[in-house]
Amino acid sequence: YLASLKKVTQYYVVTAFIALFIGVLLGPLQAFNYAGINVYENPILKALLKSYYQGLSLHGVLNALVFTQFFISGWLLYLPTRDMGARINMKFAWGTYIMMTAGLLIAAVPLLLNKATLLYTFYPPMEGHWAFYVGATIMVAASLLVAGQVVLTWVGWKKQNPGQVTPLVTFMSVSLWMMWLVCSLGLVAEALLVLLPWVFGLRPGVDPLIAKTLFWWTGHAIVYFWLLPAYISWYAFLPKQAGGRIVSEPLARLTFVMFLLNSTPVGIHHQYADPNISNTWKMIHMFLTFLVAIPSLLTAFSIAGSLEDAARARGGRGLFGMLTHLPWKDPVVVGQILAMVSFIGGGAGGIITASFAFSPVIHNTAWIPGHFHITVGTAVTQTFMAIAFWLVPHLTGKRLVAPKVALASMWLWFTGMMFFAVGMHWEGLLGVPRRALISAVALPIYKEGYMHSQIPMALTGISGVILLLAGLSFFYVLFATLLSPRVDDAEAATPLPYSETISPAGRSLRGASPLVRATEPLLALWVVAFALVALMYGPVLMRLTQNASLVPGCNYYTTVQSEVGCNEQR
Ligand code: HAS
Repeated sequence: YLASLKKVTQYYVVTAFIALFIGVLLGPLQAFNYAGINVYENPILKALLKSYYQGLSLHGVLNALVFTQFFISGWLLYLPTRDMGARINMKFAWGTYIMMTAGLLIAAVPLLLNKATLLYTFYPPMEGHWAFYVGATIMVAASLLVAGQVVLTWVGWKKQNPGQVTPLVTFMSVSLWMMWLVCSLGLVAEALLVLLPWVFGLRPGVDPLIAKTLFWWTGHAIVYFWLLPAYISWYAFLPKQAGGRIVSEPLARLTFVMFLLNSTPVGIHHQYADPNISNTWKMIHMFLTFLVAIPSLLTAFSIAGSLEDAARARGGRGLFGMLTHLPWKDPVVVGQILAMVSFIGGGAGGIITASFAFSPVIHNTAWIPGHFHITVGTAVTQTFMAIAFWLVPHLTGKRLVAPKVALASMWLWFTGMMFFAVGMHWEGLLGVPRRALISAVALPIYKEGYMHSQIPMALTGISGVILLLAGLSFFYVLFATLLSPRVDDAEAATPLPYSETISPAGRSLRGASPLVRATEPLLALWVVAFALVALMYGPVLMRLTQNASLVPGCNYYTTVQSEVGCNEQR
């Protein structure tokens, strides 16, 4: 049974990293574009990719949507199952993996054929091939089945262990899957009620604003669906890996409950510039966005405390002892610390971006990709990469190949992302647009921005080279490890890095702290989360529906020169 559980997890994780590998190889092309170098004119690339937009669509979909979903599905199926000591239905687990992969393959065909060059936000009325929407819907449905399996396994555990505290890793995983079940409703509604009826010709057109609003219902919360699996590692595993302990277990539970309640009703901060949504709702979502930063701030101080504790336990003294005595040669620890350091900038940038007054300055500029590369590109992706350095040996019984290269890859990734982030935020402030091919068409239109951007453009170009090196060294280590022979008893050589103190078995709720008792009724809190979303999105969607107007679909980004998505009405 354990071997099969590990195998299915390994399939999820390896599929995720194959997607990331292709996505990462396409990354430097984007960085060079923001440095003013149009590599898409290169004859070899021209044979592979029809346009800048096809490259960007593949990069965004593979990295942000496919990599994250596969990794998280494997990671958050495996951890709580082990944590609860549960026996799950393995046929069902394999079935969801196969379903998710089938969805991916169906969506991949039109993407690769340039028939779904819609960028990772696939805003209508840009219209792609129906297979893209069908494949994406199947993928999301599969993730919901993983969510259901974990939540139901936990419900079963609660029945068998009445009056006991849910172990921490299970608590975090279950609350996260519950959050996904709330926040994915927007995307599910967009797919089933808007996109699929439209692409199959059952509706004459589409209301772009309704689709966009449903998209961002899921679209902001999805960033926490990506982030929180990294938080699980930071809270539950990193303290032990660094040699310390978790500062406060109840605080970790509070953090996850705050995300369960508050992640979703914030999406309108992506739509400050959109008509037909009142300023009142925009302001409410802005304040709720500031509120959702609080659990991350709690995490920052809590994890910094754990790291300080680790360094002191390792003999660190004085002001800087906390830094110097951390295990700086361990790629697992270093990768995660660097991911966190970059997230300080990513988080601060996000809070600034959320401000109603500042948003118009940077909305749709290069600032935005700058922001999300030091959130999802580092806090999340780099943490998952660092996790792979122990998870792959743990699942396979193989030893990490070339740990020094692994360590170097973490520093390179961090450095590359820092260059990219500084360059892109700076370009954005100067008015360089996002998602625009640097070309004879864009340059005169955005002349003012590009004219003053030589230094940030150079930084962005350099970042592309560093990140390519980082990616190549990381994937060398990962694939060489996967292809090496099995040498260890995985459970003994690389056990789960649990500290027993965070999840002692058989802990009674009665003796637990008030915070643990208050956060334990996850099912009731889940109902509150649904109610909050209904309250915060219901009136907005009702008004949009009353004012709906359908427009026909239009052509997707097809040519190298097209700066505008819908340049041809169907
Ligand atoms: Fe964001 C746009 C606001 C977090 C991802 N965001 C995006 C987009 C993506 C994205 C992909 O309000 C682009 C979407 C598109 O294509 O249009 N974001 C925020 C806010 C937060 C935030 C307020 N974003 C994230 C995370 C992401 C992510 C996380 C991915 C995982 N974002 C926005 C807004 C927009 C936006 C606007 C729309 C802009 C527009 O106009 O289009 C907050 O949740 C951030 C809170 C975070 C913190 C940081 C805590 C720091 C920690 C590390 C501590 C370090 C330690 C290390 C302990 C407060 C936890 C110590 C170590 C030692 C060695 C000492």
